[in-house]
Amino acid sequence: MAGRGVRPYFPCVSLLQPDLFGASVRAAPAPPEGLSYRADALTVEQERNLAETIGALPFKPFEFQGHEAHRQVVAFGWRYDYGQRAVLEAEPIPDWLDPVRAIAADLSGEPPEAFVQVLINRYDPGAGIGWHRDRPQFAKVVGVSLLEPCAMRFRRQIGEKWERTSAPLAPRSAYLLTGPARREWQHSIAPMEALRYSVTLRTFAERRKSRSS
Ligand SMILES: O=C(O)CCC(=O)C(=O)O
Repeated sequence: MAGRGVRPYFPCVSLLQPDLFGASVRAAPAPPEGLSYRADALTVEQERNLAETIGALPFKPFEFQGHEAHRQVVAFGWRYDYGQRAVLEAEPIPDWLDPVRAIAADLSGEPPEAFVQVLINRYDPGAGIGWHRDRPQFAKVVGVSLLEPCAMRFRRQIGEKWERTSAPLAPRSAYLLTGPARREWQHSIAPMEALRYSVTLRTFAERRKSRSS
């Protein structure tokens, strides 16, 4: 069971809504099922402290198939290595991330220790993240946003067409991806105009849990 104050993203919005004059107009498509969102998950002070600590981390450009992205990352607990196509051990998750793990636990209904992987993304101006689904070695995904707002874009292929939608991510908010939002939809973030950090936390998929115990 997810914690208090968690809500799915506008699950009941009809695609056809009457406008002021009674005519039907097409509303923005509803965000994907399985996406939950909490505004103000962090206090302003927590955000300030986290941003200060995160700002001093040894970020490295995200590498994919020999290519260095504009986005920079630091991983704790475990990390997925695209070169080796394997989940590898990383530095232990530091205590200062406890409040963020607590948010992930509250949002997802999992214990904080279940979030064994943390990836911190640093988006300088011009950096975004391309279309992807998170690796299948991981199950639930929680993301906490710092400093700048952005939109998380979603798409999934239906036959030959792409169904698309998006969800705003405010600073200090948290989102949870499970179900179709996690498995069926890809997500991406357009290049940022100002610095944004995200702290993303993941649980292991059942298969992986049994191999690592
Ligand atoms: O910055 C975000 O909130 C999205 C991060 C993301 O998609 C990822 O780390 O795979």
